[in-house]
Amino acid sequence: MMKFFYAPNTCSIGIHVMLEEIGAPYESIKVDFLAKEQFSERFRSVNPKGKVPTLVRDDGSVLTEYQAMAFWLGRAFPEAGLLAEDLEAQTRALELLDFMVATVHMRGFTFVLVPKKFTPTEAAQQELTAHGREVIAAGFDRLAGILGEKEWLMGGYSIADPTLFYLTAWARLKDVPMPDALAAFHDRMLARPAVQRALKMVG
Ligand SMILES: N[C@@H](CCC(=O)N[C@@H](CS)C(=O)NCC(=O)O)C(=O)O
Repeated sequence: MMKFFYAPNTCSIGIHVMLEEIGAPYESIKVDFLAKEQFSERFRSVNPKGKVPTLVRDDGSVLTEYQAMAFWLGRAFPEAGLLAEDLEAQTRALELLDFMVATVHMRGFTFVLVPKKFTPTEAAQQELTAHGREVIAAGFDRLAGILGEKEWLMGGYSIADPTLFYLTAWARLKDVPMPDALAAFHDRMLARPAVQRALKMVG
């Protein structure tokens, strides 16, 4: 059985939702960030990078890095329909995922969620947070434009949507404004049984 390492209120919820949409058996294991468990020997022996999401597959091999994990899940469980078969659609999905994870998350939300990680100075932390909010605002505008009138980012539901969901969940958590289209998207995600199951498991 696959083993999935997650932490509450982190990007791992995106992969958690994908696992629930897929329905293959897995065990979910919480990494307690409040207890700094990501730095523990137990977790570092699984993922030396100390990051969630981390996925141990059925053959025991460890998969790290959000985009790679999402791509693998999409390809390995085609019956779930989370990733179209054709090269162009797969390339566009990766383009979207990279923008959401590497830019809106890493260059935006990181500075809003954990500015203390980068500087001990309060004024500098405030500047970082303000910069993060600008990156998020521009990123959210772009994503709302891509979503347009559609229900899901790529037309049909795909690995891109649980990824956008972890960003909109952070926006709700941190009172970061988002365009109406993204707020409506977030509510559509909350109505999905797989999302409800994943949120319940995370607690
Ligand atoms: N590119 C990263 C994104 C994952 C990431 O940034 N995870 C955060 C949680 S959202 C984390 O585990 N942080 C550990 C820490 O802050 O010590 C990956 O998938 O490895």
